[in-house]
Amino acid sequence: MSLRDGSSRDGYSRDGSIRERPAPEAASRTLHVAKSDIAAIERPIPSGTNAAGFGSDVVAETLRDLDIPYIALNPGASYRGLHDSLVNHIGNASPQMLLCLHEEAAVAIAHGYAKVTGKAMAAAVHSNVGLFHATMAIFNAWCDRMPILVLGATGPVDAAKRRPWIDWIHTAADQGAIVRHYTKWDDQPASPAAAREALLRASWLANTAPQGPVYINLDADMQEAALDKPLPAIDPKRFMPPVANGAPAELIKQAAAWLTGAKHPVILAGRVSRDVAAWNSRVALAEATGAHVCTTPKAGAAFPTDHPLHIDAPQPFTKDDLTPLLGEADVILSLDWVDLAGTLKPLGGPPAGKVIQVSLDHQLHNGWSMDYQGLPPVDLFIAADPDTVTTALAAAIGPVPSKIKGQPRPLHEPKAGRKDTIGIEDLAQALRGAVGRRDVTLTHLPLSWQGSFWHFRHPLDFLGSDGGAGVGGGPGISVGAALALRGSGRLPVGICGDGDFLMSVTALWTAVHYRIPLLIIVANNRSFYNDEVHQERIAILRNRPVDNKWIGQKMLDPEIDLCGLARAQGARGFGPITRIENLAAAFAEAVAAVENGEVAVVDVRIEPGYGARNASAAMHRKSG
Ligand SMILES: Cc1ncc(C[n+]2csc(CCOP(=O)(O)OP(=O)(O)O)c2C)c(N)n1
Ligand SMILES: [Mg+2]
Repeated sequence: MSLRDGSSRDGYSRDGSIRERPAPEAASRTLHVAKSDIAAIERPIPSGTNAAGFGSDVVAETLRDLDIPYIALNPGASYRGLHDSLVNHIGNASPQMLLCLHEEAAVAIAHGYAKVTGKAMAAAVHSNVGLFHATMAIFNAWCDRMPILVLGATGPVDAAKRRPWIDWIHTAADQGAIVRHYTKWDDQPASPAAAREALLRASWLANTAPQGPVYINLDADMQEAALDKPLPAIDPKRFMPPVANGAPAELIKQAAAWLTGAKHPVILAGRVSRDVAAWNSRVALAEATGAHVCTTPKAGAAFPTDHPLHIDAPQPFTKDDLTPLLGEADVILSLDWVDLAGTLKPLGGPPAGKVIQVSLDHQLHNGWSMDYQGLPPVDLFIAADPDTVTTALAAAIGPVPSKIKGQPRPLHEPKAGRKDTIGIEDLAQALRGAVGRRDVTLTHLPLSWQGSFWHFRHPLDFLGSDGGAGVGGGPGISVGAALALRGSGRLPVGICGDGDFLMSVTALWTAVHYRIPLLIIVANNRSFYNDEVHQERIAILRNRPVDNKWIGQKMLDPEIDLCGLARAQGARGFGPITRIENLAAAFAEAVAAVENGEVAVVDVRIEPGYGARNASAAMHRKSG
């Protein structure tokens, strides 16, 4: 049985593009939670006086004027002024606080929200210590090119105003230095007027392509000091000029000529938006040129994976089908492909065909983080937004007879026959059955996942990876994505490794507390298994016992009660599921719970599988 059996082309029309379609019956009852529900939670009593009187009131008002819907936070005295302003000055609405149990979760939630909406929400963290906790999540968002407005605070910069001990500990001369190398911009404004300007600039920069997190550090004294006089009113929109990221006409003409003249074009569809019109343009461009298209699980869904022109399934490392095609390609079009040089590397030298790179990413490259990857050979560089360029190219090439070739790739099916243990492929198959024809957003996938388990037919079917390969991002990113998907009719499903889940399981409490429906499935192999594979590899290379690979990796004795961790936070826990025949019922119940507005966690005891093994093997291909 395959996903949405019998409807393999259902998500898009004969020509591959998405058309309006009647909502599947199931979807109409899915997750119709009124957006206003969250707003009813944690209502403050009216504060009476409400004129802006303090520096932090200006900060809160600016966030409101910027239409920031939520501010995920963990509290701290360094921003007690702002905290008060958010609650008692603007009434805990726009932005509304989302209390998180860890700063990493606060930022990851904002990350997941941006993955769905393409827009920054805010996260607030306490002085240097909260920022330290937040760093990995900020790094993930940076590598994923996702916008977040991170607000922090410092003890009074004016030492004479510091409380003994604690304010000194929580003051650093240059707090922004903690995150400067993996944020787009940071600032420490010295007055309310400067804070307002900093927030406007931060929001504009974060949301402008190439997007990324920004950090504003608010001086405690600036927040708490009474305002001398009100600031002059401004229209924030005038400080947010849209930045046109289109391509010059002659470059589009050149690229269109190369593509139409190509016999074996290949499109590498990388970091693109969740926009349906842009998705349809990519399909139109591929069909008009007959280009094979490759997508990656590092970025969100970019092309229908069951389209005949889609090469292989999205895979993290191996591209067995892709390399020969890149070798024979006469034109390679990269739409901000993550790691173009690394993808071309298996060719053993620069490709014979012409390379067109469409990307704005070079604007973010710095000397600290090497997430910019290797330097690819490029014959035509188009410094523009990939969506805009795709639409322009499709228009320039115009409607031509479709050059679809090949057959859609079927989904991977587990081998038939009785098995005593559950593999990740069994988990995937049972989940496909349980969700049926619902619109699902896969908010996160584990390392062992194979692209061939699931088809993506809409830009929101899959949101891409955590960006920075920082384990522990999955739960928070899933909560943030689910927050953004509330009321959309989509079922958010995050599938996490047990290591990933355990590192930030307390992100789930925020989802439960704010009534954010979400299904989390734990692909639980009781191990940081990816690293068992690494130890196995090293042992083989050094001729040492492979049987020791589990030491320092397996989470046994005691086994961890994952459902207990879920239930302790008010989520529903299903499992542990140890037998294939029990998967379907557990998933069905969990989906029903989520449709009822709950957070559900299913603990599936999988046998360590081939996903991580393949990935690791691919990483070490060259090392023997
Ligand atoms: C913050 C962080 N710590 C450690 C690692 C190294 N690491 C990469 S994958 C992995 C295992 C993750 O375990 P799990 O989520 O259970 O997935 P599995 O490999 O078992 O499928 C680890 C520890 C990392 N990438 N990030
Ligand atoms: Mg694991």
